[in-house]
Amino acid sequence: MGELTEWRGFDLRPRLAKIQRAFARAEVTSADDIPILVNTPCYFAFGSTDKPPDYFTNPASMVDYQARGYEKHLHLVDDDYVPYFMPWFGTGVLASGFGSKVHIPEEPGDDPAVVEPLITSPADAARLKLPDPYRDGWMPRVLDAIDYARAYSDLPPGLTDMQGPLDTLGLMCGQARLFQWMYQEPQMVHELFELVTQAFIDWVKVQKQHIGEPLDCSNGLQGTVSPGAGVWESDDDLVLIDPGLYREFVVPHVSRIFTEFGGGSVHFCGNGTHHLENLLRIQNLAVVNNSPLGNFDAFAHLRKGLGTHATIQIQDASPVDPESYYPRLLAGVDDFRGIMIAMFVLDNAGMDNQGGYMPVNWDPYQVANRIVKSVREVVAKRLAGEADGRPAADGRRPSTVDHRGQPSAVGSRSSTEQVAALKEVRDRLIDFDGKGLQEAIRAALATGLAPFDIIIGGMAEGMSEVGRLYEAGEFFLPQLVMAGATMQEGMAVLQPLLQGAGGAAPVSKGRVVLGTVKGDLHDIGKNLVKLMLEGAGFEVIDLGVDVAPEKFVQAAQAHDARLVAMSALLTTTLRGMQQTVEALEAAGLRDQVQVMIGGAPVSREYADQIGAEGYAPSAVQAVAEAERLLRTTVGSGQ
Ligand code: B1M
Repeated sequence: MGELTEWRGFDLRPRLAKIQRAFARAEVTSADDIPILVNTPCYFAFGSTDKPPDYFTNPASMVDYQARGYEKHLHLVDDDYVPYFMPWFGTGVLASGFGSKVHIPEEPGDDPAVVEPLITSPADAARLKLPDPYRDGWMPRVLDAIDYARAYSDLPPGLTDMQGPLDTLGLMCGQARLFQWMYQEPQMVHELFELVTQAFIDWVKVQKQHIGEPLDCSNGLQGTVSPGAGVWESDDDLVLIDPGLYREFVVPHVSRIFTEFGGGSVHFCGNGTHHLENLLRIQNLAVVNNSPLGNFDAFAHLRKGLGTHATIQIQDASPVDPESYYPRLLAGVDDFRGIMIAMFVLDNAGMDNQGGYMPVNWDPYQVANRIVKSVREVVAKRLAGEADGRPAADGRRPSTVDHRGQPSAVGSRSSTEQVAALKEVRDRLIDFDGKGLQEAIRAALATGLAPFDIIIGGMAEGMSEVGRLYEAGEFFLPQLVMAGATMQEGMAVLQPLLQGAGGAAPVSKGRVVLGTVKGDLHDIGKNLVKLMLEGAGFEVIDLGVDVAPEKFVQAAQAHDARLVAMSALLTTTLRGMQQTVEALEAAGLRDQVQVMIGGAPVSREYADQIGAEGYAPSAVQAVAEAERLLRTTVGSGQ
């Protein structure tokens, strides 16, 4: 690697030496040994206020923006940053090589992202071919940007965003579908992972040829010069999936990638402690790059579990209160070997101590210096033996529960035979055994139970248990998806029996218009809400993602809906919820239509603030909330 030891008058050697020691997990004897890299000129657009409009279309603009930012940063911030050029084109580059359509951002604060799934059937999967990086999707843009930087800039380029095989397939198939196929079409999913892993490896090699760096180290991975790792893969979706599936489908491929490049970095946002054993199984794991998002106990557990097996890069967005964030975050760290800080300071949003984001108006360079000072102070105290902040987490795991108690909703007048039949319905649902569930429902009907009793005393009980297990951290997204799909198989038996006399339409608890708000492409939570609402008997008109206020209004009118349900995952898109409430008001629909909102940054307070009647923190609770809002009972019809 043509290592950058000096840049525009700044001597980078002491910084590099520190970073190298962290990659080698060397002893830490003073607070200054911890490398602190704060990205003030973030390469991505999320949270930016000043990205030039041609940032994604003109390599000169991207290179110049980053170089100017680094120069200012080096003058103003007392950290260990080592600059490089990040050819950033959003998270969908590899997926776009296979044919996924990427959304060109309209707003300067938005990033390019995949719009819709490319693979919706096994036949689509069978048609996939390895991409040609010189021709396909957004890959040539990345190579042009790398070439431009090498030819015209003094910044060495690094790799673009590298979504790993799990995330890339999640983007290409839609996560819920991918997780369902892991159960139903495992062979096909294994083949997809093989193909995407091969494409990933080829893609890194081509980039490295253009960059002119060796396979086993890098000018820059995710904002950080990386002397001890040749590659990174973003594995955000690991937080969603259970350890068994990750071990079977993901670990072998990440191991293969990391072996090819002499060591690699796994990135994920949030709590991934259920994968500690899986992380330890990945061959040549050099770095875990994690955004703890204010989950202090989980971070402590991750650190304890990994020990010095890998370097840990802490990569949160800037907390609004670094002076209280770092004492709490580092309270559970007893051994600082291999700990690095690799933060981002967003221009207009900061993270609170719970991992939520709030709008801010601050000078990012001042914030960067506050981060550096806070971290150094905490580490100095900890090295001096002072306990600072909260006590270390005890790494408690949720208690194991008996999934097979008695269904509680069974009426006292039910016979023993009926109680057993309902329990069987519930158990088949929890086991995701669709065929078994259909048989159990028929058997329950044969005992004289009414369809509604079976839904309430069997299926709904099963779904509540699934929801409870999910909230207790024992079930993950794939199990929720499977439970929803199994529920629908069961409903296929019951729905005809629920129809009104004379072949009337199937009973519906109410018509709901659902979508993710404008500017936001996150749809996993929204799809779960849909699954749960449909499973519970609501009719859902799904408008998809990036839905403008006027589209919600039109759909509510066209379908005569009684509930408009909106999801948002980005703080920056929350305003779309308020705009939709206002648009419904302007259209004179507020008397007929209730509004329910949800998504990670949303709260009951926010719902009250914008005048939305309903809020649910989870998909499971969205059902009860929709029922409350529409005041429906089973069988009330539309
Ligand atoms: Co993005 N992302 N992402 N992301 N992503 C988050 C949300 C983030 C917290 C990660 C972080 O901080 N680093 C952050 C948001 C920060 C913020 O503003 N608060 C973030 C960011 C910044 C971004 C980009 C801007 C990154 C970039 O490109 N620079 C970009 C934005 C793209 C866009 O939308 N324009 C982006 C892109 C992506 C991917 C495409 C890679 C992928 C999305 C894939 C997809 O959805 N098809 C992705 C993912 C997967 C995540 C994380 C890892 C997981 C989100 C998720 O699906 N959670 C997330 C970090 C994390 O949480 N660990 C992150 C699981 C899901 C089941 O939960 O959606 O909360 P959730 O739904 C729950 C409840 O909230 C509730 O029920 C669900 C189940 O119980 N619920 C409702 C949801 N909607 C509801 C509606 C209701 C009721 C309940 O009533 C109507």
